[in-house]
Amino acid sequence: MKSKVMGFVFGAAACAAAATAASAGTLDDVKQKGFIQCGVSQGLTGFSNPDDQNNWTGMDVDFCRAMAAAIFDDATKVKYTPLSAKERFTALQSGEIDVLSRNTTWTMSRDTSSGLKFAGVMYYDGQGFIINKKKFPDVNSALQLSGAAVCTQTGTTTELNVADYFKSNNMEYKVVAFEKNEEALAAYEDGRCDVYTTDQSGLYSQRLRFSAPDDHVILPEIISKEPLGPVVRQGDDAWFNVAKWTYFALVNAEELGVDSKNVEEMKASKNPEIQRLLGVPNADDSAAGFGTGIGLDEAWAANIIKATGNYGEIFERNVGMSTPLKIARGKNALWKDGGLQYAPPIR
Ligand SMILES: N[C@@H](CCC(=O)N[C@@H](CS)C(=O)NCC(=O)O)C(=O)O
Repeated sequence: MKSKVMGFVFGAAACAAAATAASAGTLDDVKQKGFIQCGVSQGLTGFSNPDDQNNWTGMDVDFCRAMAAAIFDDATKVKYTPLSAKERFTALQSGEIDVLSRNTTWTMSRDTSSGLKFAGVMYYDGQGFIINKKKFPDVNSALQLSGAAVCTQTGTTTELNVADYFKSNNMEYKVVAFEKNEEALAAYEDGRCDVYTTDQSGLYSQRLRFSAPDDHVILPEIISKEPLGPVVRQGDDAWFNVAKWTYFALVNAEELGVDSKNVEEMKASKNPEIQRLLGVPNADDSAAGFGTGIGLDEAWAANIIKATGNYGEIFERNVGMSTPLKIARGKNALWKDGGLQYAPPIR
């Protein structure tokens, strides 16, 4: 395991250089060691959450499982590293993890000077606020929060957005920030702050943990863009391609109607797009070679879909309307259904 300290001591530019040094050949390293080391949260239902037996589930977990299926035809070949918001980038930059899949917002500085690369957007989100309506029955808008004490987590875009929002609306506020999420939530529930703020998906997820979830309402304002996605280090195109095309395969599979239940029979499809996705040679053999192009088996995408299902299946299983989170597809619908989920073609 490489030193965690590296990322703390280097400046932003040095981080990029260190990241490159730590990262070349991740695909080969992963194949050799036989598993992916996946950085996740310390517990966020629907995204990355362990059960009593330390079995992890969630959308972000499924992304790492999908990468493992693409590489090993075995979605269980993943080890998880729970990370706080503050720890996550250092863990990736130093080589402690191979991929970070932890409700992480794609921003310019993370994508450039931090030496990282975002592989896609697994969940289009935005930041919101939650308040206890029993305590504040008259508050129904974030614009009424002037003077509030706001609980949040350090090392997040959340605390930066709060500052922007209150400043641009000429409102006073006091941030009460914690490194550990559970501390921030406890402070909110104990009334040490008036309002808790994070990504809206996080609000839906964390409300379930409160002793009386129905006492808390999510205010209507969305104050930021939070495109959440998996991240790898800069300087390792082969690994970046595997992460990026794992995400694209999930989205393309949903668009083409290929899912975990029909993937085997779809291999007999005469649709050339489906043949290319599933690595089935067609009449002019144009399906051959896409797996080779990213250093994987021709069945890489078929193996993903078999293991995790397509993007829509992952969404519904973890955060959809039949789960306790009850989140509608909204912006995360496919582009052809009016949403933002879109993938370039396999061609
Ligand atoms: N998307 C934001 C916020 C991510 C974040 O860390 N959110 C908190 C609150 S939902 C969280 O995931 N906590 C869980 C943990 O620390 O394990 C970012 O990338 O900075």
